This record gives sequence, C-alpha cells and structure tokens, in this order.
Amino acid sequence: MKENSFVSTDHIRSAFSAAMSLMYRDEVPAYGTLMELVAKVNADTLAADATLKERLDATDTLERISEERHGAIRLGTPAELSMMRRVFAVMGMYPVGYYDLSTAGVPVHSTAFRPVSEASLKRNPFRVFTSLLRLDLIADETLRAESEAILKERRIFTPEAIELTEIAERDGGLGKADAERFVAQVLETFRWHDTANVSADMYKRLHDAHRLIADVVSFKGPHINHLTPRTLDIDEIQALMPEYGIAPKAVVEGPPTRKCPILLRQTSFKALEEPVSFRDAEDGWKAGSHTARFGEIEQRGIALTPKGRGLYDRLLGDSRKIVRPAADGSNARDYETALTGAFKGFPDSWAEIREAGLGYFSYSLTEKGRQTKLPGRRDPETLIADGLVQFDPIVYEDFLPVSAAGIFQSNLGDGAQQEFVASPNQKRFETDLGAAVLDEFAHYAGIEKASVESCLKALTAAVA
Ligand code: OOG
Ligand code: NI
Repeated sequence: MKENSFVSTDHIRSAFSAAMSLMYRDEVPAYGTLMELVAKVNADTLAADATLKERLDATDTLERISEERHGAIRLGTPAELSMMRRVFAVMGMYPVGYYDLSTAGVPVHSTAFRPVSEASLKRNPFRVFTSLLRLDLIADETLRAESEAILKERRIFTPEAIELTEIAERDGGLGKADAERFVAQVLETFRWHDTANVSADMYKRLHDAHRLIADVVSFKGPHINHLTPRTLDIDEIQALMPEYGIAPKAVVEGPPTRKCPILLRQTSFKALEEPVSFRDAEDGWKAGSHTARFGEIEQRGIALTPKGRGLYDRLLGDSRKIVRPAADGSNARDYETALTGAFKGFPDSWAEIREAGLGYFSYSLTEKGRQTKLPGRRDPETLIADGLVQFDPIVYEDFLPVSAAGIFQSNLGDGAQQEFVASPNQKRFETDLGAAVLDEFAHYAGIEKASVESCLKALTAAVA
C-alpha cells in the first residue's frame, strides 16, 4: 500500500474515542447524563471567564476539551498487555508512567496509554489507564493457579483486530477502510459481556479474594470500566450531580479548589450493579450480578516539575495525617478543610508557581514580541520582564496514584480495603509490556524547552 493513502494515527484514535463514547453511553446511561452536565458547566465556566477562554483558545486547547476523555481497563496476562500496547500504537497511543497500586490495597500495576506529541494531544488527547492484574499478590496458591488457567484460555482480541494490527505494523499504517474495520474490531475488546466465563461458585471465590480479581478473571474481556469527560469546574459538577440523579463519591480526589488548578482533580459516581449469567454445569446458566462500571469526571491543571510534585505529595500527606476521607462521606467537610489548610503551602498564582520552579510552562511571543527582532539571544527571564514573551501552564496529561487508588476503592465497594505489602515492580511490568514506559517529567520538560527555543529563534531570526 502506498504511504500517502494511510489514515493518520490521530484520526484513528479520535474515531476510536468517539466510538467508545457512543458504546458506553448506550451501556451506561448515567454516562450520557454526566456528559450533558459537563457540557453545560464547561459552557457556563467559559462564558463567565473571558481570560480563561482566551488562553485556552490561544493555546489551541479549547476545541479538544469537549471531546476529551479517558477510560480505564484491567488486563489479566502479560500477553494481553503486550498485545494491547501494539493495538494502542496503531492509534498513536504510547505507555507513559508507571503506577503501583499495591500500596493502596489494589493488586494491580498500571500505565497510561496516550498520545505524546503536542500536535497529537491537541488533536485528541484520549488516554486509557491500563492495569495489569498481579496474581503474585494473591496469597491463595490454588486460586492463583486456577485464575491463571482461566485467563490463559480467553482471547480478548478478535482475530481481525490482531490481523489489522499486524498489517499496520508491517505497512506503517492503515488505509481508510482498514482503519474503520480496525476501530470496529478493537471496540469488541472493550465491550461489556453479561455472560461470565466462570461459574457462580468460582466467581464467589474470586470475589472473596478481591473484587478486582473477580472483575478481571470472570469475564471474556477487559470491559471498559469508566469513561471520564474533562470539566473546567469540578466543584460545580460535584454539587450538581445529585440534582441530575447521580450519586457522587464522598470527596473529590487530588488537590483542593484553587485559583490556579494543579495536576488533576477527580470524582466519580458509584458503580452499577448489573445482571450477569454465570456458567453452570447442570442447567446452563445461573443468574447473578456484578458491580464494576462507573462514571468519573476530572479537572486538569498544570503539570508539576519533580520539585512541585514533591511539594504536592508532601502537602497531601500532611492533610491525610490530620484526616483520611471516609468512604461514607461522614468526614468530607473535615477532609476538605484539612486539605485546603495544607495546600496554603502551595503558591496559587502562575507567576509564583513558575518562579519557584514548581510547574511546567509553554512559552510564546506576545504581540509586542511578534513585532520585535533582537540582534542576539537574551535570557528568557529578561524577555518576560520586557513583555516580549508570555507563559501558559502546560496541562497535566497523566494520572495520580493516590487519586487512582481512591477511584478504584470507590467502585470496589466500601469495606473492600485490603492491605498488600508495597511491591512496585516497574521492571517486571515493562518486561510484560514489551517496552519501557515513557518518563512523564522528561516529556513535559522537553515540551517546555522546545517552546523557549522557538521563542528565541523567532525573536532573533534575521529581519527580512
Ligand atoms: C482505574 C482507576 C484509575 C483514574 O482516573 O485515576 C483511573 C480503574 O478503576 O481501573 O482511572
Ligand atoms: Ni479514571
């Protein structure tokens, strides 16, 4: 096939994200309601904040926001993880970051598949938080062996999805018709199945070991367990959800409400209890239920440098020493007060955040800068002080382990807390994945550096 007849990976990812959203809206109607609420609140926020609208517009991020979402899946075997990596690569999504959730009582470790180049992020930043079940953390050896045997038998990708992935790898892309088939075929992997792979009895044993194990091992595939639209005002949505018939989790995860949003704030609504048929040797099927799929929203803020992230982690830790959020919401107020108090230690203006080296920024020329030519390079700080260069926060595109744990817990059901010994194992994860994960900090630093460089180049380019 000729190269110029390929569809871009950005296009395939956008089509896939849209198809997934349609499917999930069908499967989980509350997700559709949430989307409407998010669209309304985002429109209101933009109407009330002309500066925010202007900066989002100027940095080309306005358009992507209403289309923006992330999802999450949980895989069962290394082979599934490495094939998933190849499938996502066809859509221009690459593994970024390593998340160890074992410390939070969830027997998985994870990465986020997402686009990485600025142009691709602007086109469509669809991400999938992808976890791999860690059977090595399960104490019961018999159950571990049985789970492994069950997982080994299942095929989560259709033969056509595999074939199209191989074609894309071999040829360097997919043509239009193949790209459409690819989207439809890969969607099958993420679909909900209301018939289980296991008997009701086996399901119960898995469930008793950990709800998450039951969710992964009992089914034909890694059903998408939530899709998360991005909002510009998460507090407003949290407050409005009950009015729309949706019960939010007790507290918003992440940093407190601030003038300058940092990293990521998330909240979710509880998972649905859904009817499932279990395999039964005697009379075919046995009716039961499973609770897995939920909805989530997020508000994204600036990506923090290692120094900023260190401060964030310390302040979050400080507030949790005072009060830990209870699942039933009984201490939600106290938690919010403690969180807000702790985060007084984090500067809340873009200028201060930048000066303290806490966040990553994208630099661009001001109007005055565009009309100026300089004989030689100058220190970027001088250029800012002279009003030639301006800065905008770079959006955090990744996830937060403590928040992710809170999201996992809220849809695993209250009282599902379980202790595991902390055992991060990035090497093992990368071996299973078949590739190294990208370092998020290096990546943001690179984007920042490139923006400074392009300002300097434009300012010193020979006057025509
Ligand atoms: C993933 C939970 C993590 C987030 O937004 O932090 C996540 C899961 O429940 O599978 O999606
Ligand atoms: Ni999520």
